[in-house]
Amino acid sequence: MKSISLIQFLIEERRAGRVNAELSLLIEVVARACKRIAVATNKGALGGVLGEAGTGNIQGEAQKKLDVISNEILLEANAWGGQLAACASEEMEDPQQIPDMYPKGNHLLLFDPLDGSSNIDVNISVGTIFSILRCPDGITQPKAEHFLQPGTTQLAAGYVVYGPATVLVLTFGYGTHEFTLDREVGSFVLSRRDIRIPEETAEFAINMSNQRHWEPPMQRYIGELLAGKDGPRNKDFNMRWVASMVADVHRIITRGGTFFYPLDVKIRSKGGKLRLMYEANPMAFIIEQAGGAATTGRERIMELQPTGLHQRVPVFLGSKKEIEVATHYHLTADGAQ
Ligand code: P6P
Repeated sequence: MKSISLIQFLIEERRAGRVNAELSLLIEVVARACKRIAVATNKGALGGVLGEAGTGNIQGEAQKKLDVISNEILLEANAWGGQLAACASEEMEDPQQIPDMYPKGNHLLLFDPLDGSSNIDVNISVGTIFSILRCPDGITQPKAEHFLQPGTTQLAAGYVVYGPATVLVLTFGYGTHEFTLDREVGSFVLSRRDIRIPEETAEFAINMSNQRHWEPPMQRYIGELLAGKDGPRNKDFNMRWVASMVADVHRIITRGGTFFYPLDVKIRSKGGKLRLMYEANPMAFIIEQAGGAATTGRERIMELQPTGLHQRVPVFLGSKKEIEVATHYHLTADGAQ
């Protein structure tokens, strides 16, 4: 198969009227920034970038040096392009405006610059997650409230997983597509077009150490998977947990499966563990465009009306049939159905 670069793919999609010039240029700029993050990440101990930065972020988490470096790379790459009105990041409390010396565009970019960064020092895959929204008309200095749009309004979403290969997975509403970085040439090459996730699966991902804190319907659902052939599901299931959302989601994009970060009594007051605007929403868009489903256990993630830039939500995503079963258990437990 003739290899098609990301740029060529985007030009073809522009000709087909499925993406406009400004959005495709913004996607290219983000992808190029992620190549630089890949270089920094792949240096490992040799790059002097491992370990703590000695600072904390809005989440109250200790920042890794690579968290800060990745955030800076994305901000610098997107400052001069002219497609953005502002950026928002897991690493920054407030949105970052585009410097006055540069032209502004009508897009908003949100990102988790290096998700799963607790895995960096042990050399396990990490990744960048991004989401692109339209800036409301007439807003030249977007504030947090201008980012608070439901996931269904996303113009594009993607992630880059920094693993054995550096892989970009992207959607702008016309399917989910995968590009693998050709390091010799330095360009992302189309490796899978219009990915479809199997509706059925025998593989799930969850942090089992929280099991005693889950709500009863989650206990019931996971208990049935663990019972395997001896239980009501009458089939055995396999479990994975990388503790790096991008890596777990990429496995699901590659071969199906499910990923759960449910509410538990430890995090109930925060609303969940994962962030809606730059983790749950972009991943939900990617998964749905590949034929999967993404809920909070009670409602479709992409239909939530955000209430805060760093809002957290429960996340159930992956192979459609399993997400439907797990969500149904929660709704019936609530007496909703
Ligand atoms: P736990 C990484 O910190 C992250 O935000 C996601 O990438 C990952 O899925 C989850 O948290 C891991 O959480 O509680 O297992 O460490």
